[in-house]
Amino acid sequence: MRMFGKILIANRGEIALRVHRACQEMGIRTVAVHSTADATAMHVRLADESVCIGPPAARDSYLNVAAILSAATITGAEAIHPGYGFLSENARFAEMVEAHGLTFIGPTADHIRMMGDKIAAKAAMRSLGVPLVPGSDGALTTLEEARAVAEVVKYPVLIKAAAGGGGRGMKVAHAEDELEEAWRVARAEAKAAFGDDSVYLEKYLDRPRHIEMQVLADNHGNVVHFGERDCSLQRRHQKLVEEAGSPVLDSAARDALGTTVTAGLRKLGYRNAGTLEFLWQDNQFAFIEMNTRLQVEHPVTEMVCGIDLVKEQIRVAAGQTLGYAQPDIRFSGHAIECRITAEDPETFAPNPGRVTQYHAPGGLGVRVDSALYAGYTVPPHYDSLIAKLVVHAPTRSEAIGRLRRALGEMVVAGIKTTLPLHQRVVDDPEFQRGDYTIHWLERFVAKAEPAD
Ligand code: MV4
Repeated sequence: MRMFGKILIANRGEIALRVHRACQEMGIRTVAVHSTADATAMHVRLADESVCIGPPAARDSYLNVAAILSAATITGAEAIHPGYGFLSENARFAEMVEAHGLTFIGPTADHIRMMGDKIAAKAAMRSLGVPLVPGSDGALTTLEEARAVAEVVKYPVLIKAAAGGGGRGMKVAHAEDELEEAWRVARAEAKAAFGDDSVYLEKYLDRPRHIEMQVLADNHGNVVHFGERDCSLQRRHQKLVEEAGSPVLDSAARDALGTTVTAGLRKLGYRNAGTLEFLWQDNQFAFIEMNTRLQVEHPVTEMVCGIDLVKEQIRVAAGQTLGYAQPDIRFSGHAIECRITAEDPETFAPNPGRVTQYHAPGGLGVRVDSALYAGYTVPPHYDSLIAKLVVHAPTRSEAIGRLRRALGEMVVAGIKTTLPLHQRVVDDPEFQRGDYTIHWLERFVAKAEPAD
């Protein structure tokens, strides 16, 4: 069966290490690329080969397509894994990788492009029978059109940028007298941020949970899902804690949604890993966006399904068939991930610097995905994620007990981290009951602010 001999990992930090680990277990050699700021990074140390691709600024290194393709060519890599962020959802990059005779470990460029356009993504999902948030049937060109749709779906409504996502280019109108302002500001922001002022309208859901479905497809028409993740615990569109499964779903609800999305993606001819994002409110799912990459929080899915998503991505990219079907995928227990960042746990100001001591927790059901080591200096140029602490246990309440224990064992000294915030979240009764929406964490953080 065909398999790659060497893969270039076009990323850094914990995810570069995560991909390296999958490759190594599969007998695939790895090429790390790195900026000058990352010469001593763990992903560079562990890779079989490494190539410096530019100065610290991401645009000159991890986003430098020519340098990355050159690195792949000179090292003889056959495929490129983009990780998450950086070039992972760049359709032009995927095309250039393939044009150089290499395999992009991810979906086709056309599917990346389609899902990058939120209007096109919604149109596709509508035609496939996936439930959507009520709203406009596509792009809106005039304020009058927006007003007419808002009358039908009722206020409050959101104006969203087609090129947006992750919360950028989004404006709420609570009533008709706010619509014109929302329309103007959303379009201006979209134009400035994305060079594209296409917008659409949706009914604004005021207290949803953010629940996403993990899917995987091979190149032969086989599509499966690995259940959902509840990612509602976020602040300013930065996720803090993720769970699999969601505290509010039972297996019948999971199966029903999973059946709908896998049938849809089969029709679409989708390949490799993907995640469909939904808002969940009043017991109903509404699709909002699809991510065409491996996600930061993929480990919670791996823990409850007992699979290695990165190995699966590599296998299907090499042309292998899944080799299993939906009934073979069993969900066992509950998993929770804490994203630990180099930030002040109260102000969230980035706090890069030298890590003087590092101790990762261990024991049954504990996993730490991190590229940290004692003596490492967290550079100021990139995302502040330094470790993902993931626990798995038979029940949600046992997972919470295990998480509290593991957080207590973990030591990261020399820099401020969000560990103390995670310790407060796990001790909160509402979190323990699973009683939260996408707004819960912002209020939790605000409540704890000092009185002065
Ligand atoms: C929404 C919404 C409420 N109603 N759409 C924010 C990011 C982007 N992915 C979609 N987002 C939202 N879309 C409707 N119709 C609320 C949000 C939202 C949100 C969604 C998921 C996770 C966190 C969020 C935080 C604020 C707003």
